[in-house]
Amino acid sequence: MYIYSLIIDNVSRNCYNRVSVKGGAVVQSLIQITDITLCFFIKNIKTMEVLVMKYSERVLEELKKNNPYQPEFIQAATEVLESLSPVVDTDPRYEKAGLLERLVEPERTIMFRIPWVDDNGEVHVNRGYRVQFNSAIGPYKGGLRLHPSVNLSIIKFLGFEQIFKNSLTGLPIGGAKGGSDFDPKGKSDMEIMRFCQAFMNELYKYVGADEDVPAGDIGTGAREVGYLYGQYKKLTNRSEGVLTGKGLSFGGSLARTEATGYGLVYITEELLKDHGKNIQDARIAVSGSGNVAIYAIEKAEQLGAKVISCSDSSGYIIDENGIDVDAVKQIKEVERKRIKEYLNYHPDATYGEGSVWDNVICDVALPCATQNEINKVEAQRLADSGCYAVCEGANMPTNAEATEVFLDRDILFLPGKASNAGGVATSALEMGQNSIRSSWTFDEVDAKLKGIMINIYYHMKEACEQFDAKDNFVAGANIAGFMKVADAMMAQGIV
Ligand code: NDP
Ligand code: 2IT
Repeated sequence: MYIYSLIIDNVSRNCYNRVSVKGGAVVQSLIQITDITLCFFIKNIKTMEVLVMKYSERVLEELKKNNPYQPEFIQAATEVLESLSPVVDTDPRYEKAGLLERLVEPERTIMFRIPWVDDNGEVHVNRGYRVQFNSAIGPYKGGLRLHPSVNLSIIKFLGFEQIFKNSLTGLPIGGAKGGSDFDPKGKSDMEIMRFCQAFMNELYKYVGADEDVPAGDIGTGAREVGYLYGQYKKLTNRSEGVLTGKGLSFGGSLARTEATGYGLVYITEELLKDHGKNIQDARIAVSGSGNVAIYAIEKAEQLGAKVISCSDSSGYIIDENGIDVDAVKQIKEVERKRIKEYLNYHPDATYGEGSVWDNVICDVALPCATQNEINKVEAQRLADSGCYAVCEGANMPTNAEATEVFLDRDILFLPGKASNAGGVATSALEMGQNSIRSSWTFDEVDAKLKGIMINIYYHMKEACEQFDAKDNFVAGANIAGFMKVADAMMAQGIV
């Protein structure tokens, strides 16, 4: 097969060479003529291949060609476009409107320099990003990630996922993401402040309460949002809901801090209930020990489940007595130290280096750290050792092969764009409270959050059933998220 394709490649190259030489040699050998005949034949086959490809496949092929160095973005787009095939390849209106071509191209990509000065007076320059992907159903909305791994591919994958996630919430918010390759680890509070101010010195031109509303993500929590907000107000003289996840004293919403983790557990509880299982009986493994992980652990334990793990990028803790969430909060939110410190609180727990997914045994897995943290081998190990549900707290923590394992092995699997949507949904509730210049109680926001998560679950389930993909919530989430955005884009014309 390989040799055959080499021959084809050579023949094609010969052909293109010859075509490009105008008025070349008149005499041609029989071999050359055969060559040319074969070449035209191959070219026709290629044309035919393109013609028989479905609309969604053609858009994906083109996307891969145009974005060769963006693996995470291509990974996210591949999953979505494959899921959408039964919708977009059977209705020619979408192709006529160039809907998918428009959907996969950000409306606007902003990249900029962030110069800042450290405590020793040394100058540093980081790169800032804001990808405003889609505003069909509302102002751009999505977090800001501060992590050294940040690049355009990562921000585009996150922004693309955000379009469908935000649509699933049922609230009027478009999709965006931003961030920087700045590493907050080990920085002093003043360095964090100067960096955030420098970031906003450029970002403020592109954001606003009705335009684009950033929030937190990896490396960006309440402290960073506070500094970003302070600088926005300084530069614009406007007190408005330009960011969510704000402090409670300046427009933040109660329950936003808890929302992503709590929402993840609410939808997991519903999934289990709908499949004859009970969260109280579950032994749950969590990865990460940041915002999402902490509040997922807290809510799961409040509901009576046993959570036995958490982790950071250095290693993981397994505590058979149940993770002590107050200790994790103290280590991560107050002291900003490594998770290994947990052993000082609970010497009976175990600490291991590497990934928790290579070692933990659980009924339910809640990956809450980062993208592609579960690979195929780890997925097989989880399935072999009795795990029956995986609900993503992070964005795309399960890689494509691992997702396939879960779906093939009938593991209940909720994709992040559905199961972690509680964070952005509560951000939208914060925007609402800012608009009416009022605030709701913790219980009011929490009840709305729970209602939104349960709605997402049944909305996804309905899409699964409609498209003959029972319990394939990857397809269900992508299709359900897409429909609203597609309707809005069709109604608004070619823009
Ligand atoms: P935090 O910064 O609060 O915590 C991130 C956690 O993940 C930390 O424990 C961190 O460990 C770990 N982690 C980060 N990067 C890596 C890596 N490359 N390898 C291994 N571990 C890593 O972030 P959040 O909890 O807010 O976000 C976690 C995930 O949830 C992300 O995928 C984010 O996009 C997603 N998410 C967040 C929402 C929110 O509201 N915050 C909403 C929806 C999704 P360490 O400290 O060692 O880096
Ligand atoms: O990935 C996400 O949904 C978030 N980081 C939250 C975004 C938001 O605007 O609250």
